[in-house]
Amino acid sequence: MTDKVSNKSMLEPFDGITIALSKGRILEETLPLLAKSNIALLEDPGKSRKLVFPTSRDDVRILIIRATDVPTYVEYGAADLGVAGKDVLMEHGGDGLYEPLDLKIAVCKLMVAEPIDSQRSASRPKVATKFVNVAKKYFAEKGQQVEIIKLYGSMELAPLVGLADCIVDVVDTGSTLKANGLMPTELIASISSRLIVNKAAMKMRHQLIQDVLDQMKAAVDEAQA
Ligand code: PRT
Ligand code: MG
Repeated sequence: MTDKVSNKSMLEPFDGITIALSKGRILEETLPLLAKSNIALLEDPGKSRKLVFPTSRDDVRILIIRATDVPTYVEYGAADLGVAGKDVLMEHGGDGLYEPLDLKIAVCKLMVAEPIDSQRSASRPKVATKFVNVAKKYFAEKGQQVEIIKLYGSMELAPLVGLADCIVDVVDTGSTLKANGLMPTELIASISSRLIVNKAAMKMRHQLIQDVLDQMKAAVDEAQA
């Protein structure tokens, strides 16, 4: 609290690039790609309560925030770059961001799922999801009337307890659905994580950002080869 020196340095303008990541699979799968640009964390965010991390490069720092907040930080320029799932980007919407690179990590599918024994007879089924905008658009385009119920997690529970008829959620192995008596029924989108860039930053610090982009692209190609 009384550490004025470190507080001051945190408030000083940072003239390098700031990259927003989220803990968990995105952080784990992005770090090897950043390594190609010689960007390495000096400290394990899993063992720290800090939110801003210096890296092995003086001109790059990393923010660790909630996955769903990454597009917001990048859109407003609080971070220059970020990594976010396409599911999160679809839900965030808007065109305030560039999305120049598919990192091909954290791959999964955005799906509709329902109970294995479902009859789906409701004329206006209830859909539980945290992807409210995506679900609205998906069912509207199909011409199907639904009632969307916003949840923040554990969507799989909703049909079990009669809160909803089906869910919209991301599915990887499908074992979470199965363990809760659900099965995937409709594919909404194939998902992977994308590198996103603030539009103004892409112009103002073009060289620095383009170099990171090029090196990460090379790392993605190498990982896919
Ligand atoms: O967890 P939190 O609420 O903090 O945020 P988050 O869920 O948005 O973050 P995180 O780290 O869990 O996911 C980040 C991104 O990873 C998502 O936006 C997706 O793009 C991607 N991703 C890839 C996944 C999965 N695979 C995945 N399996 N995100 C979530 N899951 C969930 C799934 O919904 C299920 O509940 O993991 C559980 C296990 O999945 P199965 O199908 O393997 O059983
Ligand atoms: Mg999660």
